[in-house]
Amino acid sequence: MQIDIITVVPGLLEGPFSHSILKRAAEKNLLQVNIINLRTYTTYARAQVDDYPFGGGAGMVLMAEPLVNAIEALQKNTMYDDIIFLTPDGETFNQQMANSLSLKKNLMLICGHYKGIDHRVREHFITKEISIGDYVLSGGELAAAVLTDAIGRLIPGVLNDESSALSDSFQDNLLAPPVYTRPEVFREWKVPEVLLSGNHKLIEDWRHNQSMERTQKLRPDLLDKP
Ligand code: 6GU
Repeated sequence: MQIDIITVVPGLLEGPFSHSILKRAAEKNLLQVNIINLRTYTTYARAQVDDYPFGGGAGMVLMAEPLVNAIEALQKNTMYDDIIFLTPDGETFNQQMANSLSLKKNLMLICGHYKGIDHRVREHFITKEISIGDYVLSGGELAAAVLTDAIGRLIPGVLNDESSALSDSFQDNLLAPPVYTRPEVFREWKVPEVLLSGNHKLIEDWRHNQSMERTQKLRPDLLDKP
């Protein structure tokens, strides 16, 4: 899978993909993330990429020209399944969207900044608009990193234990059960006995009950979902 991210702040995206699981995904050639600096695609003086909004108002707007130059240049080399604009007014990202995006071959992510991007780009190039939650970030970069992480770890072969993505919280609209590791007793706090029993059926039942109880208590809304 290939994910190409267009940004005016490439530095914000250099860290997240060079560690741990996403680094391993890249090393195994399962996921290639390319960071594209929008400023390399502007023809304006001093690498200008934004301008004042028509009609007035606070903040700057990313101009159509550099964005379209970048998008069309990338499209010369790659057929994109989706061109996604990260924006607080997009569809709220969830596990189901991560699952479906993880089946795609090539994605382009566009990070907005300032007050957003010229609306004509949204109308003519963007195929999906995604938000990561009801709060405002200063740009789409951290949201793009969140999406890439959530999608990347679902690509078959990226996680060592294939079943581990399927048992995540949210894959079945249930929160995950508590987990413990050694030692069995820490400061007199004991690990639940059942987990040491070696009885897989009992353990599975216990985990399911814990998931149900935790979901009921912490996220009852998830239990009403289809
Ligand atoms: Cl995708 N972008 C920005 N700027 N803020 C957000 C967001 C995205 N999702 C939630 N807040």
